Amino acid sequence: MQIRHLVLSRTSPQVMGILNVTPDSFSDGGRHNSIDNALTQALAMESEGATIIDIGGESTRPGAPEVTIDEELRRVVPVVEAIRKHSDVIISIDTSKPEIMDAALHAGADFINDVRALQLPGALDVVAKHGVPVCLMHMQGDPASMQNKPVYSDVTAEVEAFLISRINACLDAGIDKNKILLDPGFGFGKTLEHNYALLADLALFHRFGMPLLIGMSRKSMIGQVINKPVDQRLAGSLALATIAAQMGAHILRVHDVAQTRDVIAIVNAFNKYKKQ
Ligand code: 7PM
Repeated sequence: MQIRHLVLSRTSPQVMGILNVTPDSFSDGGRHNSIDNALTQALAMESEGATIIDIGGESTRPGAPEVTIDEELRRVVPVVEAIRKHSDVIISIDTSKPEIMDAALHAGADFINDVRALQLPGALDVVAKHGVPVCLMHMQGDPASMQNKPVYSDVTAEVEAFLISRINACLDAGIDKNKILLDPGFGFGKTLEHNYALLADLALFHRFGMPLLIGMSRKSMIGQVINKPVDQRLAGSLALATIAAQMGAHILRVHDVAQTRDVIAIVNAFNKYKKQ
């Protein structure tokens, strides 16, 4: 798959840098200072080697307050415009709301990253209309309740079945199969055991022939193993990035761009010298 100038490959993943524009990261969300901050952060991640910037204006943290459409528009659209004006970096929008998708795509965003896999009414049609790539992610339950005792009889089989049903919904809505990316949704309605079982099975997801986007950076599947808070999960995040890169992930969604690029360089060197 190609997204504008960017070619996705399973032999060397692209780094997607996470840019939060929620009020917990920028207290004056939508005002000048926060737009400037977001732009500076995006350009810094690009200079560190991120080829995609993922802009999220809706916190999916359990218990986070619901964000209104107007509020999310006010946070996201000016940041898309600012980044697009200063850089050619690929801009991804982390949202489930069709109104935000439409406005962000008009403002110059390149693709949609939806943790609800286009299930909100109108979302399929907006993506079909713009003809942009979309990442379909699996989540069990909703952000408010997903971590209270998720249950699966076979987590990999159930995630696959969900993704197949959403791929079919996309195809029925007229979305090109060559514009779909998949994500098993680490941490979204999954216990520690579910997360590692899915990671072990990651290579199975290549059977769809669609690029895989993986987000494990700083998540609880690290914290629960090493008993450390989010600000002390860099080494754990890099260990998981190594595994995902080695299993052929196409995009790694991360907070720590420069360090993840180093991981990818080492994995690539290993594979290069191994094969000679
Ligand atoms: C609270 C809960 C805050 C969860 C932040 C998060 C993914 C994503 C997120 C992912 C894709 C985080 C998540 N995670 N999009 N958006 N895949 N495609 O930890 O794993 O970043 S938000």
